[in-house]
Amino acid sequence: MNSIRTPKRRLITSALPYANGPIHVGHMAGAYLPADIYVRYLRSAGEEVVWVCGSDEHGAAITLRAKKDGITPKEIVDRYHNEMQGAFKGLDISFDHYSRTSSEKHHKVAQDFFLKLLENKSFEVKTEEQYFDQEADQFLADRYITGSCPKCQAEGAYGDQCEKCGSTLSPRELINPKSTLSGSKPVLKPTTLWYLPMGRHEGWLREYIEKGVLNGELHHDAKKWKSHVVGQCKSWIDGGLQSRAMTRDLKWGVPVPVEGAEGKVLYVWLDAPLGYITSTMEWAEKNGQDWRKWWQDPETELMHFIGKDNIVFHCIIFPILLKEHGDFNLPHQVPANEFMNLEGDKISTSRNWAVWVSEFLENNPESSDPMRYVLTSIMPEQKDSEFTWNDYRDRINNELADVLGNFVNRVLVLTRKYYEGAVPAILEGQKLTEVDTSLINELESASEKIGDLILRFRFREAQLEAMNIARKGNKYLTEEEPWKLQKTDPARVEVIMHLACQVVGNLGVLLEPFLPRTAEKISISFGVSGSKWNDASPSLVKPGTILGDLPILFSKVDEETVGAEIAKLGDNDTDKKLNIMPQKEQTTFDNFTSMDLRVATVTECIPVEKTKKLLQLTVDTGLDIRTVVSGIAEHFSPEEVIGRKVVLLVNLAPRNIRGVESQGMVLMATTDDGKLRFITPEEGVNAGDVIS
Ligand code: B3M
Ligand code: ZN
Repeated sequence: MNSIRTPKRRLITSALPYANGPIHVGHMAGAYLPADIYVRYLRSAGEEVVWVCGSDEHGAAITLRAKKDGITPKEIVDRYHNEMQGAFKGLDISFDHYSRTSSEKHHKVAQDFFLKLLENKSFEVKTEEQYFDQEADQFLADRYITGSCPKCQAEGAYGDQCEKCGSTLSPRELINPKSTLSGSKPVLKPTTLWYLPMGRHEGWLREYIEKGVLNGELHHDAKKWKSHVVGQCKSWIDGGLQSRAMTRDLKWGVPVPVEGAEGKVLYVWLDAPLGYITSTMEWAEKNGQDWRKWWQDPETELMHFIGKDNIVFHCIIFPILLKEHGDFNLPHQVPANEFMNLEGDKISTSRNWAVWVSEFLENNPESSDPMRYVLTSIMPEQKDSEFTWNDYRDRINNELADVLGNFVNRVLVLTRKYYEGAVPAILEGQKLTEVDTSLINELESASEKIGDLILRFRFREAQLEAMNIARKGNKYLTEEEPWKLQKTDPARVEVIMHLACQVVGNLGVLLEPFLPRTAEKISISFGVSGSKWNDASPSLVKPGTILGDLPILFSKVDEETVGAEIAKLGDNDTDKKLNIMPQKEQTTFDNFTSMDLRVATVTECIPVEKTKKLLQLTVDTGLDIRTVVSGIAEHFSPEEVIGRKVVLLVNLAPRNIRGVESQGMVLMATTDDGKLRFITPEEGVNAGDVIS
């Protein structure tokens, strides 16, 4: 069997984020920041690399969000496609290309791919009964249907997965299924689906995952895959691979390119990974390259950076699709990260328990590098980790400001003081101490040591190593005390300052993957911009270089900022208010029965003069005809209200509102989007009917 060669070039992908919400720090630490460090390193080391990503704009994640916000899927994806790009840019995430899956180009790529698989007989076409929501007039799959999990009995499992126990499910397995669209009980209705019979692929997949062997040849070094990635795949395969439908009866998505398949789209997990290919094609076209070289040449290594919830899709389903197609490379490495928690709890969009990257950078425009630094320090590489604002403050204040910032500043100030800013040389014959030599040795080996850690996806350690250089430089300066020697032994001070300048210059190169802005500032000031990874050495900075101005690199984080950030968590003042509205204090049964609630019909409705918010309703309560003033004018026009049946509190003490006596109160629901809606009784419920 052949052995693994160093790849000639690498194609890197990061999970396409769903365009259904803003990017938070957990996303960043999972699939984007690690890839950014990796790719920046490779570029600096002169390796051939391309990194693609894009927005995932299909699937239930998008359509359900659109429904919730009362806007179209297109409006949702446009909004978040832009938001996400802003967040990535803000944190200096340096994709070579960022695409989107709703583009015409991508639809074509995905359809062609599907057709090739059809031709290769990769699917099984089955017509069978599927759950259907009669009210919403839609088939229910994935997140459109929930019920109890057949494996762990937890409630609220989805049609594709139980989040409690992690099992993958199909809608028909759910116990007591319910539509998430209307809440109704679904009925069964026949439809045709294209299935990927994954069971057929168990044999070769096992070899591929466990041994890194493909088609009898060594494909990748399986021992270099993270153990939790291999573990998850193995347990999937051990559990037996079920056929999985690759089409859905939905309107939003890539249409199935087959005659008679109107109203069907490709399963989002078929179309989304193909977005990597589309993105590469777009990049290649822009750069006058042949995209095939990046996907089809066996000398290109394919690598997917993702979060752990995407492992099976990238390590099992996507490889099956690629292999069935026949023309494409399969992933050589999938360095998935685990999850990052926040202040003792899971990050949650709906509970607003998150640090939103765009919002954070808007409030802290200078904090891109500091945020990168903290996220890398606690990156969930091997196990889940936790972000806290106190830890954020400590790392910035004690490490970035006190060690790195302070050291660089001291070197600059002293060089200016002693040599008018020109880097001193070590004169011939000048003796070096053991401490000098050890520092020189550090600089000699640093680039290789850090590079090696990066190549092994140990970004936390790699950054720590880079910071250790600053630590050692700082210690060197403190212990050698050049300020005490300048009068008595200026030649010795030249050695010390020369080496201190070398340390800073090297930081300008070696910190670049982690702290690109800081590294750039340092590089410019110390005359090493444009230097590459392999230029890092104890003689990087040329003696005589005049050091340029350097602003304070890091400002300290104060208590107030920490307090404000913590207070923001869980504060849902936007569209999620209802989810967290706490329960009111207990009331008594008597209190409740003292309220006389009845159905009433609105017979007339006019605006209350000189007000923006009030409507005056005339209602038939079954008891009488009366007047009620209601604060709904910003939500409904009088015409929309006339003729409606409403729920009315009829025995509320009359109140004079803007000169009109209101004899009761119309009950309304506040929905997730902050809008008021009527509570409309069922057919057959009439004015005067008592509610209890
Ligand atoms: N959009 C899932 C996610 O954001 C999905 C990744 C697609 S990668 C092809 O978790
Ligand atoms: Zn379960």
